This record gives sequence, C-alpha cells and structure tokens, in this order.
Amino acid sequence: AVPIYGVPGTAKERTFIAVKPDGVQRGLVSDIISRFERRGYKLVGLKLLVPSVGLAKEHYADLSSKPFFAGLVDYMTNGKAPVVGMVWEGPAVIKQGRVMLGATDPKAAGPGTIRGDYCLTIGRNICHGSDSAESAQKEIELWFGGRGEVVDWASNNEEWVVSNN
Ligand code: IDP
Ligand code: MG
Repeated sequence: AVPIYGVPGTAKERTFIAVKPDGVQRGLVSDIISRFERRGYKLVGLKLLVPSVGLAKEHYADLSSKPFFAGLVDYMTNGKAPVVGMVWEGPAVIKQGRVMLGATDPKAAGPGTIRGDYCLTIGRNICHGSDSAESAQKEIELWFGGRGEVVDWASNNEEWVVSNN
C-alpha cells in the first residue's frame, strides 16, 4: 500500500497544500482547488479546520525563532476564519505546487501564480505548500495522520493525464 505521504519522484508523489485563513475569508478556496484540479492533479485529502496552537507551532517549527512567529501562529489559529488543508497527488506535485503558489513574498510573485494574482504582503499570502519531500511527509502526517483521512482512489482520467514516457 502507498504510505499516506505518497511516493516522491513517482506519479504517486503527494504534497500538503493549504488555503490559509485570509484565503478562506476572501473566498479564494474554489479558485485554489480549481487550479490544482484543472492542472490534472488528484485530490486525495481535504479538510476544513481551525488548527490548534500546537498544530500550527509544529507545522511552522523551523520558524520558531523568527520575530513574526507569534503573529503567524495567531493568524493561523485565532478562528477568525478556518484553514482548508489538502493533499494533492501527481507527478512533481511538490515542486509544481510551489511554482503554482508563487514566491513567499507576493511582491516577488509572478502573475499567473496564486500569490501573484491575489495577494500583496508576506504576512497575508493566502496559501501554503510543502517545500520538499521531507516537509511533505512531515506535514501530511501532521495534518492528515488519522486513519482514512487520505483517500487512495483511481481517477478515470489518469491514462489521459499521465503517460509513462
Ligand atoms: P512559504 O510559506 O513560502 O513556505 P516560509 O519561509 O516557510 O514560506 O514562511 C512560512 C510563512 O510564514 C509564510 O508563508 C508567511 O505566511 C510567514 N512569513 C514568512 N516570512 C515572514 C515575514 O517576514 N513576516 C511575516 N510573515 C512571514
Ligand atoms: Mg515554508
């Protein structure tokens, strides 16, 4: 069986993508899902939640010494809007997911990317995507570690979207 975090480097590669509270508040959930869906990636995990402080701190553990950390955790967890957490699957989805999001600082994000199209400042950059295979594994396990929360399913489109050569 495929582990919930997928198999990096294959068509079963998986990444964790989230719409942050500002993206949900602004009504951008459907657009962000649509971009991944239309590209041909397969949705294998989806949930709406206000993350606990513990979850947000673990998710952003590598940033814990930054001056903006407390504000970042509050923005993610204060419940003014929830987060949409997703797991997407397909070839090179970790790297391409980051390309589709655009640069962390929207001021440097190109048009055609999610951040380049919809936001302006780094503290309200509306979306998250795993930055490596290691991060994808950690984040999928952290956000979707429960039984049955990532769904293995065969898309009937697969043979029209993914070829082996
Ligand atoms: P990423 O989201 O593109 O992976 P990271 O460097 O991992 O970027 O930072 C995580 C999140 O922390 C960013 O998306 C942004 O929400 C927030 N952040 C990063 N740098 C700053 C900053 O200088 N001020 C405020 N928030 C920041
Ligand atoms: Mg990051």
